[in-house]
Formats: sequence, C-alpha cells, structure tokens
Amino acid sequence: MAQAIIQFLKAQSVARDGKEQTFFGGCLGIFGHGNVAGIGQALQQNPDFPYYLFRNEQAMVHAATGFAKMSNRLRTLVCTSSIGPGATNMVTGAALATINRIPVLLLPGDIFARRNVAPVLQQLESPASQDVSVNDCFRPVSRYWDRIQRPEQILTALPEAMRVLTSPAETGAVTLALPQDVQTEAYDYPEEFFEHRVWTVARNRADSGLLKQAAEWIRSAQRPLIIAGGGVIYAEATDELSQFASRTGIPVAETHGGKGSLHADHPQSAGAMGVTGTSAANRLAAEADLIIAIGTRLSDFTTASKTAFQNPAVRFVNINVAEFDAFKHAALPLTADALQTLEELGTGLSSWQVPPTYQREVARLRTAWDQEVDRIFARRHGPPLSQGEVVGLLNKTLEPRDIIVNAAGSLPGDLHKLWRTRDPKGYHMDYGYSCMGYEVAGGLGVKMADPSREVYVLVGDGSYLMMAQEIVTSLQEKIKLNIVLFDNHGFSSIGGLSRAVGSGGFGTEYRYREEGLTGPVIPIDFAANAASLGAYSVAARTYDQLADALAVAKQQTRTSVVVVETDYNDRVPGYDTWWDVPVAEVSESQAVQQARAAYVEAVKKERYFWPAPAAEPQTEPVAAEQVQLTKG
Ligand SMILES: Cc1ncc(C[n+]2csc(CCOP(=O)(O)OP(=O)(O)O)c2C)c(N)n1
Ligand SMILES: [Mg+2]
Repeated sequence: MAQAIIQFLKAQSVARDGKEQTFFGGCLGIFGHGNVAGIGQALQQNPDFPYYLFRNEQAMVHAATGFAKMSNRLRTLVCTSSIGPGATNMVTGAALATINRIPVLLLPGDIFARRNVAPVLQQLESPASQDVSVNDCFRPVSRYWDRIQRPEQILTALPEAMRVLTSPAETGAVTLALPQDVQTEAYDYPEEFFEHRVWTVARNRADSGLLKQAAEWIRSAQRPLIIAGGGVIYAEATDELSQFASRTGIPVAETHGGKGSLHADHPQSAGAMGVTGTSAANRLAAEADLIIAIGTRLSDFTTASKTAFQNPAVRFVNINVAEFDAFKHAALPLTADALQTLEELGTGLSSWQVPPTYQREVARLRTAWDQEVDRIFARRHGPPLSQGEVVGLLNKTLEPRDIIVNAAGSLPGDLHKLWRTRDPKGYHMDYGYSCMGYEVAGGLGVKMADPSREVYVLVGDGSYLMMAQEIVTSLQEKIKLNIVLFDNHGFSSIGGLSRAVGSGGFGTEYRYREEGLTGPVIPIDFAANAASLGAYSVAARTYDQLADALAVAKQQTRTSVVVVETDYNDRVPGYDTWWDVPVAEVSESQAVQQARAAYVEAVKKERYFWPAPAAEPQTEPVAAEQVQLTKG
C-alpha cells in the first residue's frame, strides 16, 4: 500500500490558467518503526520522488508550508513520520498550515490495524476504545483526516485528499494516518489509479447580481478602502489590484498575508493594516465608509480587535474564495477568485474614481508615514542597535526579489509596518499561527520552492532557541539560507505586552535565577552555536559591522548566520490602533489596576457589524451602470 501511495502522489498535477505543474515536490521525513518498513521502503524504490531527511517533524511540516506558500499553493511537499511522538510533533505544523490555509500532506504512522500485538511501543491505550491513537489529535487541525485500516481504502481517501489540498477554499493540512501493518500489505490496485491526473484550480466567478450591487456600493462610497490579504497573492492578482487601485484611486492596506500585494511605492499603497499597521492605513480605516476586503480572514490583527472601523455607516464587500470569509462582518459576499472578480469589478466601474479630496488625503497620509519610516531607519541607537535601524539596513541591503521570512516576536510588527516590499513574494510571514520556530524551517521550504532567490530568515533569539536544527538539513541539502538572528536576550515582544498589562515584563527575559528570574543576563554565544552546526557565522554589534557582516555572509555558499545584538527595550510604537488583551479585573498591583482602567475604556470601541439597510434609492449613474453590466 505504501508503494501505491507514492506511485499515486507522483502522478498528480495541478493546472491554473492553463499552466500545469507536478503537485508534490517530494517527501520530507524522519523514520521510526511506524514508517521505515512501509513508506520508507516505498520511497527507497522511488528515487524520482526525492526524500529529504529532517531533524524535527514539526520543522518538516513548516518547511512543507513554506514551500507551498511560496508556490502560491499550487505545489506542496509530503511529510512522513513514525507513530507516537514523531506523529504528534507534526500537530503544531498541521495547525499552522490549516490556519494559514496552506496545503500540506501528512502521513503519520499509526498503531496496528490488526491490533493483536497492542500495546505497541509508543501506543496510547484507551480502556474505552481500541479505535483511538495519538493521531486523533490531528482531527481539529486537519481539513481532511482519515485512518487507513485496509489497503483498498486509499482508492477513495487519496482522491479526497487531493480535492481538499487543491481547493483554494478548503485547503490546509490533510492527514492520512497509516497503520504500520497496513502500509506493508499488498492489494491489486486498478492501473487507472496511477494514471497522470490533473486537478484544475478554478477561478470561480461571483454571482452577477451581487457583483452589480458591489459596484453600486463602490460608486456611492466617499471613503472606500481595500484590505488586501494573502488571497490576492495566492490568486496572482497583484497586477490586477495595482491597476484597479490606480484607476479608481482606492487606497490599499495590506494584512501580513497580503503584504507585497502592491509595490511599496504605489501611490495607492497605505501600507500595513491593523494592530501592526501604519498611521496611514489605520486612519483611513477608522473613517472608511466601505471596506473591500480581498482574500483576508479579517483576524484581530487586521481589524484591531474590531475597533479599526469606526465610521457608523461602514459596510463591507468581501471578495473571498471561501464562503466562510466572504460572509464575515455581515459583508456583501462575493464568493469568488480575486483576480477574476477584480477584473469584472473594474469593468463595472469603468472610469469612476474616488473624490479628489480623498485622493489628496491619501497622498498626505502616505507622505507622513514615509517620513516616519525614514526617521526610524535613520536612528543610530546603541549599541545595542535598535531593531528599527537593523530592519532599515536590511531593507536597504536586500535586492527587490530577495525574500524575508519571519513568524513571531517583535519582528512581525516592525516588519509589517516598516518593510518596503518590492515583490509580491518578498514578504513571507506566518502571522496566522505566529509560531516561534517557523522561521528557519519555513525559510528552508521557501528556498526549496524557488532556489533562484536569496532567502533571508529573520529570527529572534527566542525563536532560534526553539528551533534552529534545520540549519543542519540546509547544509545537508546544500540549500543556502541567510539567517539574521536578533539577540535581545529574551522576549522583547511579550515583555512589552507584559508591561502594557501592568505586569512589568515578568518572566520574559533570559536571566539567571536570583530572587526570581532577575539575575544577570544569560550570555549565549549564538555565533558559536551556529558554527557548531556547520554554518558560517559572525556576530555584529555596530551598524557598520552589521553592514559588513551581511555583505560577507552573502558571499558564502553555505548557510550563514549573522548575529546582531538589539535593544530589548527599544520598540517601534503602535500607530492609531489597539489589540484586545484582557487585563485582570481584580489585582492589588497599581500598575494592573491602571492597565485595567485603560482596558475598560478601550474595549468600548469594539464593534459588531450588521447587514446594511436593504434598499437604497437608485441614482441615474447606477442605473446606467446596471445596463452596462447586463450587457457584459
Ligand atoms: C511556539 C510559540 N510559543 C509561544 C509564543 C508566544 N510568544 C510570542 S512572541 C514570543 C517571544 C519571542 O521571542 P524572540 O524570538 O526572542 O523575539 P522578540 O520578542 O525578542 O522580538 C513568545 C514567547 C509563540 N508565538 N509561539
Ligand atoms: Mg528576543
């Protein structure tokens, strides 16, 4: 059966816009008794389906996710693990993939279907059922989950897996739990099962009536704002969006997933949206009367915990392949592909533009924000350096097509705000799961998907300590990563948050235990750590040293790690925004009481959104527009 699975996977392709490509780029894995004789043997006899030995199962799912995200979800990798801990190590990776809507195929080994030898090594026993294993943990974090108890079940399970993986609306982690014994069993599979199969990734169109209505809403808006999410990039709709914004004058704010939708210099680019957003985007959002949300889940970081949109008359048009997202905020739902819908909406709006006063306001806000970024980049602080000036140096040093990869800590916020993106794939962020440890492994997957680009993994010291071991895999595979490690001796992000909620940074710095965790900073030689794994490494303390170190690291042919010490206490502030992190209602601490009082005030701005009033008097131009749309 394992041989049949690999044979089937090799034969699967996807096509979009007439372009076809092989869906699976190979298999990442770590063997144990739960997969070595089944899937392991099958991989050995299929050398044309490359196998990559990893160091940690969670990391291999991150790498598959990085690969698939970089491929705009049109390709992915398979992950094989043993049973027990190898399998459950993948659960975090599965959650990350599913939350970010990224396809990955997970094949954890499972306990014997035959059962007679139970409990086997690493088996979770249940006195209540024999139909339970640790792999049941994958159910809530998978978009499709199955346990293959008989070899012929893959005849129906694998096509379902492919349907979900290649569906833009449904995609996420797919888990097929493979009992150790069933993997090795023989079955006479029909030959047709292994024939080349192409899965078309459709560009679904919106309902024509709703599309007409959306065009009317846009025409009657005075202060519309587009929020571009990851869906814009996955749909390869960035050029179309750029033209749409230029023609209509509607400004565009970007989520983490959607950052790079517009070139940073685009006159309609308002930059980052929400909690980690720019003053330009957040001010526009506060007064917007129409939000056109494209390909976004509208997470709390985008909506500033539902406080971002304060215009009482604000309404939403959501363009999304997933009905679930299209209906959020009581929106007018355009359940459809972003590229297709932007094209059709653009036609429907013909030469309509936002009012000139609004255009001038957008330009003013853009200029003010640009000056703020310049100010942060130009600061010369320390050493230790400010994180903002390091981001500035990197933004200046990297080529437009280079990719930055990041996930957790204070960097996502600073990068979202400050990074001037010059390529739709230039900003690769996991901010759906914001998973410490994604960075190195995810970056490896990104580079595997497009070896022609330089990949810069930006990682905090906390994230690095959690998961840096795939540096070894990058060396094994001769896949070069440029890693930049921001060493601020602990959790600057959560330390800042802790102070904001009145807890003074408790337990967020890497210090020796002396009357609590308040002793001297624990010195960690990260450069030596990276060198011990085989990477080229160098530490930099000043701005000039860092510039030199980046240049030398770039010349290396193997993975490099540049360690830069940054100031734990120097943060880029928030801009006209808020994030809901509840503060203790009762505490003896004055700082907590004060934070609570501020919280109680701030939370009042949170809004619910209800459907817009149904009928509106139709004006002449709208009627004319309808005729035009009807004609096609
Ligand atoms: C796996 C995981 N555990 C915990 C968290 C919560 N968390 C978010 S940021 C952070 C600290 C990150 O530290 P570091 O990488 O050094 O970045 P810094 O905050 O210093 O910029 C923590 C613990 C998380 N996002 N992911
Ligand atoms: Mg840190």
